[in-house]
Amino acid sequence: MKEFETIKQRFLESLSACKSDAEIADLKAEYLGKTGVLTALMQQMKDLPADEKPKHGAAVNAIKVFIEDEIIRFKEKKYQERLTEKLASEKLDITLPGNQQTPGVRHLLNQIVEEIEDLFVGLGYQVKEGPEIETDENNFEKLNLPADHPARDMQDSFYIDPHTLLRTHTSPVQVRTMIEKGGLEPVKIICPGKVYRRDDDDATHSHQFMQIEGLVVDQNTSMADLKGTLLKMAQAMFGEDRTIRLRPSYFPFTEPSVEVDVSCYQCEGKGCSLCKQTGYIEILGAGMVHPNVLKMSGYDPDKYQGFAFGIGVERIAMLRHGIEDIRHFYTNDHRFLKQFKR
Ligand code: FA5
Repeated sequence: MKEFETIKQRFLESLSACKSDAEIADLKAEYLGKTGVLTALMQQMKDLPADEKPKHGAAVNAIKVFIEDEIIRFKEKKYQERLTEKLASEKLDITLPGNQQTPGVRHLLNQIVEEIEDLFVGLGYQVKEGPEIETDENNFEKLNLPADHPARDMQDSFYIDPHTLLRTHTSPVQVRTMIEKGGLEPVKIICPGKVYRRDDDDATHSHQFMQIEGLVVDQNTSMADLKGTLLKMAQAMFGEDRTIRLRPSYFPFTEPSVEVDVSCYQCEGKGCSLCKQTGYIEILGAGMVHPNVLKMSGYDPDKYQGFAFGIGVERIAMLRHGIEDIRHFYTNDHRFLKQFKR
């Protein structure tokens, strides 16, 4: 019996020194394996007197159960120790302030473009886009602005070569679309996009800005349609109570041409600093498509008429939100941009 106690003590000492599951498995084999300590004890049975055999067998079995239980207990203890250690090392302090996530905001100019697109799509228009690098022919010649025409000075241009330039307005998309339709189908389009001019940057001018062009060509189109359309747009952009005023103007590609003013939404037309005491604010240029322009793009001006208009998107945004400097749109200051959450 004393020997059994010694075996148990030795086993417990070895078990407590085990550092891994592999070492525990080796120790288990050392005691319970085929050539292990307990097998050797069992083999001693044959040399014992018959009356001692049952006692010896029971004692060996008791050690076997003891060893198995101790291994399970030891493993469980080690597992708990490892778990506690892991939990302590991976502890999260959920009271710490989180990382600030700043969601982006759609650029105000894009918001206005989308708003105008939605309005016109609702009126049956298609949205058309054209390239920013344009031919001189589409940007000027086919819009009734031949080379050396004095009106070319109205739009100072960035030329890439003598025949190619950064488009100065979205009007060349008119030309492209009319040519595409082959002079046979009606056209009803809205064309948003970036344009470029060699203007010095200041509070109201930028060398790059956005325009939205509108064009309708059909067989029964009049100035009254143009006026009705622009009134609808002015009211959608500046309020239901707005009225518009057309003033004679000049664009080589429209005849007659007009500047369009909207009644001042700040003073209701009475006169204030925003409208420079006139009661009206200029918002865009427009007119009836010049017969030469229709003809050069394949339409018979005796059968077809059209109207067109061109809006400066920055100007609309500045008016609506009281923005005093156009350069704010292009400096990407998040503090400015995030004010215009839709
Ligand atoms: C045109 O560009 C014509 N294509 C518009 C048009 C289309 C008239 C169809 C008739 C028929 P204009 O040069 O006036 O027109 O420019 C239109 C608008 O663009 C201006 O009212 C203004 O709001 C804006 N704009 C012009 N130059 C600049 C600039 N340098 N920076 C910012 N906005 C500008």
